[in-house]
Amino acid sequence: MTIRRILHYPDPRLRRQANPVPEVTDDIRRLVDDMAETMYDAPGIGLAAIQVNEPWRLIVIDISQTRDRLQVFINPEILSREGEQELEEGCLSVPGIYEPVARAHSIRARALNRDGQAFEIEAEHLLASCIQHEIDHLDGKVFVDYLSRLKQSRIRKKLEKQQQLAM
Ligand code: GNR
Ligand code: NI
Repeated sequence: MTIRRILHYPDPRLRRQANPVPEVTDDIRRLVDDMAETMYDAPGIGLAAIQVNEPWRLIVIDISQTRDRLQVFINPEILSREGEQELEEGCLSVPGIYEPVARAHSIRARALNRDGQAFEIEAEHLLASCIQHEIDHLDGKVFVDYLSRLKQSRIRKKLEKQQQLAM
């Protein structure tokens, strides 16, 4: 397994629309394993393939305290949404920025697991926000898109400066 480099906002590669995974092959499972290792190392509670520059509809999530409840979602789809909640979010592609984002409080979602089998899940609270955050990534969206233009431009400038210093 390999820890992959995570793209940082405002990298335009985070804006791509990810492609459906045509078949869950060993290559895809290797990518899942690298993504899990990258997420645990970061550390984060979720990671979308696009964040490691792999434009596939594939996400990994682990919201457990013990960091031993990996959830894999391949070609995820939200079937229904209910209610609203506002939780503070962060993003491994937007390091050091934490802001509240309003999303559905509970969702039903469908996806394929690591074995390529379809499953459905009902999620609420943090898991619901996390799944919505990750599916946004697959559609080229980042959580800062929900913030005011002023906050977006401040965040962009701050991260551009950090990335210049890192070069
Ligand atoms: O680590 C993460 N924390 C988080 C907190 C609230 C809502 C969503 C998230 S996802 C984020 C990891 C990440 O960037 N996933 O794309
Ligand atoms: Ni993110």
